[in-house]
Amino acid sequence: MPPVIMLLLLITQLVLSGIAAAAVSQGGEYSLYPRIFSNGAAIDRTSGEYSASFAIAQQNPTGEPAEDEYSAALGFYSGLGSGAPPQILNLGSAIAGALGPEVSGFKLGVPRLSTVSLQFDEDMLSESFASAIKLTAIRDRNGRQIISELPAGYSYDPQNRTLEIWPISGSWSGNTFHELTISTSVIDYQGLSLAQALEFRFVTMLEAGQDNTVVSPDGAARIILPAGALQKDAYLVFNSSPSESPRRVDPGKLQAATAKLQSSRGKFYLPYAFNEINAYDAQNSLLSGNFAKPGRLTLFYPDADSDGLVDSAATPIKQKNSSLYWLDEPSAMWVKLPDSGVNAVDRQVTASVPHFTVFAAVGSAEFSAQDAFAYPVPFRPHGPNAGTGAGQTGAESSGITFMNLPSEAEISVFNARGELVWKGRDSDGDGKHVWNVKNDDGFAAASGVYFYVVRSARDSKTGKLVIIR
Ligand SMILES: [Ca+2]
Ligand SMILES: [Ca+2]
Repeated sequence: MPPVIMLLLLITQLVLSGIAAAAVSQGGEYSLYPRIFSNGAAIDRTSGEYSASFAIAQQNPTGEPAEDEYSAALGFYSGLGSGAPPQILNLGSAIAGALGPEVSGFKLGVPRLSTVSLQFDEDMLSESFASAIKLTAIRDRNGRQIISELPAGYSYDPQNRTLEIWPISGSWSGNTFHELTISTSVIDYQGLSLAQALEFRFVTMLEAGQDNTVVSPDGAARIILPAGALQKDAYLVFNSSPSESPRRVDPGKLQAATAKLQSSRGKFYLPYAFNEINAYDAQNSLLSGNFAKPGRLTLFYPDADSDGLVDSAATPIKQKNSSLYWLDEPSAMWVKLPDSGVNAVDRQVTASVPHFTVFAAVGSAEFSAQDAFAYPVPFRPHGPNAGTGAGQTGAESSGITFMNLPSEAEISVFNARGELVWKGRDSDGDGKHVWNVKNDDGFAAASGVYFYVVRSARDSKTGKLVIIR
């Protein structure tokens, strides 16, 4: 670094930090007295123009010199810098040797022995990095969210304006989500702060010999891989929209598999919460074949309105009837995983899986009529407690609602003499059907006791209705 720049930097530093009284020693021989800085160290941050006058006084080794003992050297420097705040270049290749793509803001496949390498467009002040670098582990190899600050080592190469950062432990922990931040307290030799703070997130390669729980960066899937399940260290790429933007799978096969499933099983067999999962080794080659030990896959599904039905599905699907399926790519078929289970509270479907491919939750029809019920009972639309609120006795406009119907339901209402009053069908899958409390001829059903029968293809449920006009 040219001495002129060094000096200017010192002046700049002092002026910027507002130190008015301290002296700064340079090389142990001289002291620089900041009282003279008010004479004019200045940087125009727009134009980059700088100028500084300064004095260097020989330090008196015996103590504080009297004012007249100074043998001051005076000088003046000026010039033109870029005037622009420094920026980080080469962010895209920030990790030496990173293999995978960036998914949901996380760079995947970072080798355990690698450094984060950043290049700047200006000469940076190396000392300013120390307090600006923050390295944090935010998810560990077991899939647990943590916030653990990691001591970071770094070195700055002024020749190439390159900063390298590594964990002080020497290597990154496997299958760990990291976050590196560099704050704008980093400055260049003009004292200008970094234009923008850096936030860089990445996931390291998993170690095949360890138990790993890999969570997709978007949080939509999680797979537990016991030690030895994979033969090689790897990184996983999750893709929750394989139809629209496939990574490896042929979307035509996905469509064909779904069409086959619906034509053979019906419209309620609807795949959702897709995830195409692929693993790659340290050579960036796809890992194929079965696991040595099964993995345990969980797909998470959204239910923003908490109605127990899959959000925005073409057909209402009860989540509790869902199972985990895998795509048999050669035959373009969805295949059910045998030990699949649903946890409706945590909104997840889980099963053991033998290998990577495309997975989805698949809904199915509700065959049981046993949960069906009607409300309000009694139906008293003109009584003292009429209305559609909780505990109220109904309104002519809202009728009587049958709930928790099977996917394909037939509803019959009989009067006390056993005569059929009304018959309805419901097959839209929302489990809900409204009777306007009129008989099949369109006349309001008279006061009295009635019975209803809800029938599915497999069973039926009977209940009582009371109508008070
Ligand atoms: Ca829903
Ligand atoms: Ca319905």
